[in-house]
Amino acid sequence: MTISPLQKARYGYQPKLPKILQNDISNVAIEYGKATQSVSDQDKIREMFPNTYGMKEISFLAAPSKAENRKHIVGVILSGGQAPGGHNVITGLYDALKKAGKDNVLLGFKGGPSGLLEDDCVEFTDEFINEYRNTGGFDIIGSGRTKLETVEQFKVAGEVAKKHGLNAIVIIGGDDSNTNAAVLAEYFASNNAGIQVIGCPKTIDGDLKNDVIETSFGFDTACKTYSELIGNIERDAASARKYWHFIKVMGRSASHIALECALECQPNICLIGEEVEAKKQSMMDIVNYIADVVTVRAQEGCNFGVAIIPEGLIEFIPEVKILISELNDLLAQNEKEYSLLSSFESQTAFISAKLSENSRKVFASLPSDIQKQLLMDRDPHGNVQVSRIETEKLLITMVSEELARRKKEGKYSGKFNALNHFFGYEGRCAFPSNFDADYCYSLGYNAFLLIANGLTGYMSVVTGLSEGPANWKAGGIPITKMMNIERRHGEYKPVIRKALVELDGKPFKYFEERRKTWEKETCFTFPGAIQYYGPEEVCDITTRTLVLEQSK
Ligand code: FBP
Repeated sequence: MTISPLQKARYGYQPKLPKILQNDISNVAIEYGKATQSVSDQDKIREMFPNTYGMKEISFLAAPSKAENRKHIVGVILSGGQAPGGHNVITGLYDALKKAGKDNVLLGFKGGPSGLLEDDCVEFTDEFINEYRNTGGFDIIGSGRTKLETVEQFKVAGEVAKKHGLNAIVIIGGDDSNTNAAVLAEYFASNNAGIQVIGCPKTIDGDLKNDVIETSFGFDTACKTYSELIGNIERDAASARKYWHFIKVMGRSASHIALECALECQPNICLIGEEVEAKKQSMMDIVNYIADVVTVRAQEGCNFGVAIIPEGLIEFIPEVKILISELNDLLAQNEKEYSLLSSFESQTAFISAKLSENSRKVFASLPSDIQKQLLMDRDPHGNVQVSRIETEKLLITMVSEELARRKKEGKYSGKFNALNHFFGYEGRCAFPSNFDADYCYSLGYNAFLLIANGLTGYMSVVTGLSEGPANWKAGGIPITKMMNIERRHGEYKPVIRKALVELDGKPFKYFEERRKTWEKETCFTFPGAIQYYGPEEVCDITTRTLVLEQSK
């Protein structure tokens, strides 16, 4: 295998650990905090998780550990979409395991949760794992989106775990994958299986966070990668002065990525899905807003600009949100009948007949490409695959039509040449920034301490992230604390609640106060490429979102 010079150099990077985790493992003890409650639907969640509900938050402190010294055989799974730093969670977990006892074993289940069900695994060795240190991607064992939810699946998982003598499984994933982790932990606890389950907060989307989890890993690197590209496009736009660039960025639901890229790059427009929903903006309201900005800039002789569009926007537009929720239920409830329809015409006719009157009108008003994209298969968790909906193209078409109408009425005299981009997969497997490399290694290392202390149904947490790694704190929170009941695949299910952009939060407020200026003037900023070597203030900085959220 040919290895790039950067990859070779990154093998040698030693991720920074918080001071508390630098102690000998026998000198790290648990401090119990307060008992927890789920974020809502407490009675229902308590009933569904009788063994793992209401546990206490914990943090680690330097004191003699009460954990019994025993051999550990641990399984690890990468689950859901790729996020930079996943390999470092595994290397951190591996190093902590081996430090505690060289006979300890780490098994990686391949291809996501299905690897556990199919007993497809590999044992990590120094030689194998060293080739993945500080690298991007999930290719060390692969990932997948299989949902663990049936008793049959749990039984198989238990049998596979027993066969290998596993005493713990670490699931590295987003909200849906950690919901899997909580359900599996509860099943093992209720059966006294002696298998602990620990989660690690992953997702580039940044929507797995709360008062304890400050950010999910991968968000930092992905946003920096997109911001580099957006900054480059901004410079091109300002140089050529002839294109409007419509850039969709990932984030299946929340608009955290779009907001962070806006804070980094100061584009002319950045739409925030959560604001669209709060203001009950229709598709036409959004189109008019964009057309207004294009018109004002054209008056200044600026027939160019950059607009950032969050991938999940379409689901926040109230009328489309209702349509999607009706479609989700209809597709789940009529799966068999629907699967027999082969042509797009017969599928739309079948669905339209079952939609409410208003949703039928909204559906009919959309171009056929978008209709097709809305009818595509849901992911295993029942989510619409918004990464495949071309909102950026839809907006370009609708804004062009609106500007043509304005031109006829003498209200617009500029030139509108628009290009579309989608930045998603480009950022999910980048070499982790120093922040993500350190954070992920710490999360994995800390996950072992949770295991060694006999905990299950917990998520590994590392906090104080706007300070340098040495001052970070480590601990765990019960996953059930983050849960509520939501409708998925036409049924009510316990799931981790997504953290959306808070409109009264500091990052959005910062953006809101400046966007009028950014719309009219050209205030682009150019973050450049992620730097791995050099001064701390260039290489070790984290996101603007985290810094603003933690500012006093
Ligand atoms: P996770 O929530 O699993 O981390 O995945 C998030 C994400 O990257 C979204 O931003 C995107 O919509 C989706 O994955 C794409 O999924 P896929 O990889 O299945 O195309």
